[in-house]
Amino acid sequence: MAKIKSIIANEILDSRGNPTVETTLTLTDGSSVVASVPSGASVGKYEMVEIRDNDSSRYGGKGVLTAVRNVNEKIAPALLGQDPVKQGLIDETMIKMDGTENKSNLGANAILSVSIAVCKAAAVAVKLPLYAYINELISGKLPATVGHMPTPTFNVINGGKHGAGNLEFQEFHIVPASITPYHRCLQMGEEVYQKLKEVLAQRNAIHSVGDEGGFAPNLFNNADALEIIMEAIRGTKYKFGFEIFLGLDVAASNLRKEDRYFVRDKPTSLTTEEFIDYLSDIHHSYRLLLLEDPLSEDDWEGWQKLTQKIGREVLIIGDDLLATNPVRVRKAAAEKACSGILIKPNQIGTVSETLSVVKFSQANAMKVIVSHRSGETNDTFVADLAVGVNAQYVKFGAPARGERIAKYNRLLEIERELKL
Ligand code: 2PG
Ligand code: MG
Repeated sequence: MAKIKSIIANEILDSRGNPTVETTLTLTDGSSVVASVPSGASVGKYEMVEIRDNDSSRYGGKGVLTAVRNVNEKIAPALLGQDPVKQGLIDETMIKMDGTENKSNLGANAILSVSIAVCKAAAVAVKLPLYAYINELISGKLPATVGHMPTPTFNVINGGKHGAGNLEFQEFHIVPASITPYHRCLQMGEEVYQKLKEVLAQRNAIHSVGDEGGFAPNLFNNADALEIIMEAIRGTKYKFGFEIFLGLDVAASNLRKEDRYFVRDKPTSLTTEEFIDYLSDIHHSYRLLLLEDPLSEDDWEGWQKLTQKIGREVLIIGDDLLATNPVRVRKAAAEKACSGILIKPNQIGTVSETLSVVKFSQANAMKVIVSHRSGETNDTFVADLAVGVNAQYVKFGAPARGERIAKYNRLLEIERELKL
């Protein structure tokens, strides 16, 4: 079996033009793979730490040369000659070498780039498609049991930290019904997206795009964005409430100051209870299918109350709340704080830890949504990850812009391959 011959990291740029880490791993049989890592703008408090150089003479301090050196000078020498199928052992080696609780020594960006490269290399070595190899890793069984394609949820209006407009909610989604074949979902997403562009133009609301390829208009308030998406859906052949639904990532940690929530839709700031009522009203008006980070990452009681109130009708998804972190996911499951989990490998920093969080979540009846970050590269690992773990949903941004489309297109390829 081929062994790891070399690991070389470099600094490249992500979709926002910020530096990130790309790692090339070569095996002794001459085959090589490349992995690069994404980066968030609305980063949760409980995420592992990505290392930036903080050298203001380069890229405004955002360079990643230290993380690159950590791969080349510290991680690589420890892994040369190892068998890439030993994902658990290799990730454990890096975690130990880092030695911190939050991976701030070597950097989660450095560690993850190697972890993903190892996973891709192992798939090549055992001659399996990446998604099938990931399925084997998570289930410990052969042959792979990948039974269905995930449903994409498309972020068509970008607000909050991703938008250039004035909306506070971070993401406004359209979600095809889950029975729809994946390629049809993509077509639906794209057709509504194009119609939305027309509707925004007719209203003279600007339609520049935000970080994830969704439009970033200046509107009166957050509810207006939902109204405009409804209008766009009505302009297509798709039936709202049957074929297509709405979803939101409120990213509410960014809306909370001193225990109160602030939104332009309300004249005064709101308590947790009032904010829950406000979100429930939105749900009753727009029949949300997905509701991500409706409350701040520290408002555990609020999460419980909201899930009790509308959790049977809406999938309540923890992103910043859970940070793909086993300790936080265990707490959420015990307290019934949410019903779905956003999975972002770079929140936790290794493939093995990501897979064990997915496994735990699934065993505790939480729905799994595999997600990109707002700063992305053309790496399509998350597409294979989603299929490999049988995720219910993927969240890869708008159905536009190269770094988003690369992932949606990879899913098209997998769908064809699996004849699903
Ligand atoms: C989110 C993500 C991805 P970011 O909040 O869900 O959409 O945003 O990568 O900026 O944290
Ligand atoms: Mg989020």
